[in-house]
Amino acid sequence: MSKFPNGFMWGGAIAANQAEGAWNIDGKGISVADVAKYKPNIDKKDYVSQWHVTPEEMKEAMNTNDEIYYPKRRGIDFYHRYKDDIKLFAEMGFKTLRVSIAWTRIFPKGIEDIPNEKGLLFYEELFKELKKYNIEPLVTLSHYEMPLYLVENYRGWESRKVVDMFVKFSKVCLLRYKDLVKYWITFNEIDSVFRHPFTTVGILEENYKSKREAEEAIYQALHHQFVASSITTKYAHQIIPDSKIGCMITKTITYPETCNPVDVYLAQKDNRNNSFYSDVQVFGEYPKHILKYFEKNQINIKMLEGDLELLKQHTVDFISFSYYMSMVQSINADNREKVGGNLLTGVKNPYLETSDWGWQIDPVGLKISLIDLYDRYHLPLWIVENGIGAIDKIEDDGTIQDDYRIDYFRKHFEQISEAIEEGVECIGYTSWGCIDIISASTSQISKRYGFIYVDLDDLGNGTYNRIKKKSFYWYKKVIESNGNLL
Ligand code: BGP
Repeated sequence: MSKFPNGFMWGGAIAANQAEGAWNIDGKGISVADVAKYKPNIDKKDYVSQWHVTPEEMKEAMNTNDEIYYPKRRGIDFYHRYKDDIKLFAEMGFKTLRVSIAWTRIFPKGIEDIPNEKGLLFYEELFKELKKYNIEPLVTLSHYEMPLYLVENYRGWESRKVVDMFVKFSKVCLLRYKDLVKYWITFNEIDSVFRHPFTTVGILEENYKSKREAEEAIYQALHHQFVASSITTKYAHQIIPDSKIGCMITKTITYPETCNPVDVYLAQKDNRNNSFYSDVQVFGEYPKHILKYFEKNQINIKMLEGDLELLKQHTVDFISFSYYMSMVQSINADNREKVGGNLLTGVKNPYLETSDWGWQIDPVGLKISLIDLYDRYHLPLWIVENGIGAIDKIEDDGTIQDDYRIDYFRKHFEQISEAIEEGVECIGYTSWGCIDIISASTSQISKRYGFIYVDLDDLGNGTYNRIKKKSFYWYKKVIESNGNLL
């Protein structure tokens, strides 16, 4: 008997900027993703450098139409191939597909009064195509792809004006797709503001005199995103009465290295900080420890009258999150071996294996995370990103035997089912990069997550052909049996 509830939303997830390509056609404007350069020699553990874009690099990128070293510009050409790709997702039995809307297809600079019809039409057709196969769209409004114009001219989300521009965009989307889309996510990994502020809120840290000033600007930008998310939630509930709006966080569970109370406290501190973002979006208020932190560090956030009421009144309906790895904290962190990821760099956990990119693989951590989140918030949970980035090899007979991926998913699914057995309400699972796409952090495609292989290398050589991997057939069986056959 399957432990997954009837109607469990099995599927996959991608983001516009990592999949669509077609970065400068049909009226699309340039976004922060289009200036992310592929840096072949970057240290896999150095997540800061992977994501970082300096003002000089941004200018350099704006002066070129190069698509070789700016891989997100070409993506996997989902823009032109989405019908065939959706057919493959339907073949696997997807119940849902998580996609994002590129803001710059709708408002190329963010400041326009009239939306770009070609952009609106593209997503309308995409959603209709999904509906044709009874695949429910789960749509992220902001997934690391804000208009670059707003970075250049407004200092990104630090400016209050960007709230209005985003709300204009989200309102247009809600109105246009009200009959096609019921499930919405406002901001992808809203907590990533401090890990890569350029990508998330359009802040170039070099533009600030001190670390403290940059930190203050990032908190200000974050506050603006919280407000924009609440206003969007308000409109969504008005425009689409049965809509469900989710926040989206990066779930990073941190373990203490030992039972030394100091280790336990350090781990608690990290976990508490990780909860900050969903606390605001679920409870509708800033947690006390953050307010204390602001006070102690002279972080002054400008809030308009009514902001706090908005946060309180328009909270989310479900919690979505990405889960890739767990972390370890230790009083002796400085003397410990480190591991990386695109998220955080931390102390190595000797009990866990790591992926080709050094991310610690921890299926049990997913169960702990689900229980943690459910106990804290009592809201439905949706795992909207999870998966393993790996190097795949095409065999002589043309097949891809990705047993390591099957093994990864199987272990994670077992843990989800155990959490469900323990009373957690988990409503869906969308694996990250269900078809190979460009990596968000390293801009590689050789870091593959998909059930479907895309014939492209990191410099864009290849046919763009799609090949079903062994995991494709396995996931199809999992979905068919609602998680019974793992
Ligand atoms: C998350 C992002 C995704 C994504 C994923 C995997 O942080 O929301 O956009 O790509 O991580 O990361 P990467 O692509 O760097 O391997």
